[in-house]
Amino acid sequence: MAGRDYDHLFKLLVIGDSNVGKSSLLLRFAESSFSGSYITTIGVDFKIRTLEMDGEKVKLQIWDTAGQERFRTITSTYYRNTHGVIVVYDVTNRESFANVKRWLNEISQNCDDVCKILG
Ligand SMILES: Nc1nc2c(ncn2[C@@H]2O[C@H](COP(=O)(O)OP(=O)(O)O)[C@@H](O)[C@H]2O)c(=O)[nH]1
Ligand SMILES: [Mg+2]
Repeated sequence: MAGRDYDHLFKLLVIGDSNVGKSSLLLRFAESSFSGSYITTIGVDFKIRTLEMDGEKVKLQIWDTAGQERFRTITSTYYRNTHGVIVVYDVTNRESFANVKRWLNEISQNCDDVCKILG
């Protein structure tokens, strides 16, 4: 396709309990930066990073939850056409690790076949 700046496009989601560092992780990955303060997601809720793998351009569109994880109800539209999900927990927060199971359940309810990464 003319003008296309990638060979492959993947949609990824970042989920997990609130305040575990999801937005920070995404900011670090997409923009190589870190903020010590709470990052509220306003407006645009995904970030793009393009990587080169085996000479092909892989464009990653990574979606962040805009705080709705606090209520543990993320709309199923969020999961649509997703290729992979990154489940994040905080190593200093035992409950956030215990809840990984709930997030995995939610993924299996909303996605047929996706890659899952624990971060
Ligand atoms: N010490 C430490 N704090 C972090 C780390 N990642 C995120 N934070 C802090 O944890 C808080 C919540 O991070 P945030 O990315 O907003 O979490 P989210 O609610 O999961 O998106 C913020 O104050 C961050 O600065 C980390 O790796 N280490
Ligand atoms: Mg966040």
